[in-house]
Amino acid sequence: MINEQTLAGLHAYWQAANYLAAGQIYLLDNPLMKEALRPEHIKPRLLGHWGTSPGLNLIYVHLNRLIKDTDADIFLICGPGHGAPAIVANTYLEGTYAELYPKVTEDEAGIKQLFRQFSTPGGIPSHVSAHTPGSIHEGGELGYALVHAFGAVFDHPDLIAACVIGDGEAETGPLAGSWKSINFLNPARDGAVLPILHLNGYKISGPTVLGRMADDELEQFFDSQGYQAYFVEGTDPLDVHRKWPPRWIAAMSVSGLYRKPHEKANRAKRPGR
Ligand SMILES: Cc1ncc(C[n+]2csc(CCOP(=O)(O)OP(=O)(O)O)c2C)c(N)n1
Repeated sequence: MINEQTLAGLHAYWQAANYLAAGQIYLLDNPLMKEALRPEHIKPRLLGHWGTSPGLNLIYVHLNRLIKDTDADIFLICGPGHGAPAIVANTYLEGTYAELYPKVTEDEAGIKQLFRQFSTPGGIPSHVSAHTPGSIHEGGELGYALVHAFGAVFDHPDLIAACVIGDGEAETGPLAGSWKSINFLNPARDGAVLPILHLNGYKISGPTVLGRMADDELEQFFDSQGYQAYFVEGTDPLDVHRKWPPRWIAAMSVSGLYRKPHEKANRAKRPGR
């Protein structure tokens, strides 16, 4: 159970990350919206996907919470690279961004710089890239998030790679084939992968195949690939925040991710089995 104080903190952090993501996509000036918005404050050419950003921020804040609660070694691979505004926003909020890029200060001037530099010549790319603090995955070409996550945990028994996969990316050939990598995972010697399907129903604006499937069909599909599916969904953000922690715990327990290294030898089964 998540207490009310933690809930309020999570929600405030999520909203701040959403603001910083929206600002990178849309704002050229007036970064804190202290003045009424005028056309010259808006970028003339918009890049970066707003539609994926709140979901990525939600996953990010709840993964941070999970790490604090369990002290597990978890890192994130973000398939929707066009969600860079969300990932950059989180690294800025954490303080990592200003550490690496001192020009992007943690004040109003820095926020303006953060917004202006996004997808601008001489600034930063519109996708998660090598410039993004902590990034090992280039998000520009869809399809490789899950294989990178599996590759990262081979021979690292204590590592968990959480991997966000867009439902559009899930339709690419490489990603559709990547689910099978779980068959190469040795539970005793390797770490674990926690795939998180960002099922927002659309690839940019077109419908997705997984988005057209009913929950029981999705469950059966993932079961056939070797995974147990857990759903976190809703329209009320506070309600969604409450649903995350028990789902994490269930997913972590079922896949043996909670176990200590010396217990891993007992993990004879594949995660999810
Ligand atoms: C291999 C490849 N094909 C096409 C694209 C163009 N593209 C960029 S984002 C996108 C949609 C991705 O959909 P999804 O993963 O669901 O992300 P979301 O719509 O939530 O942003 C497409 C087709 C690409 N980047 N890479």
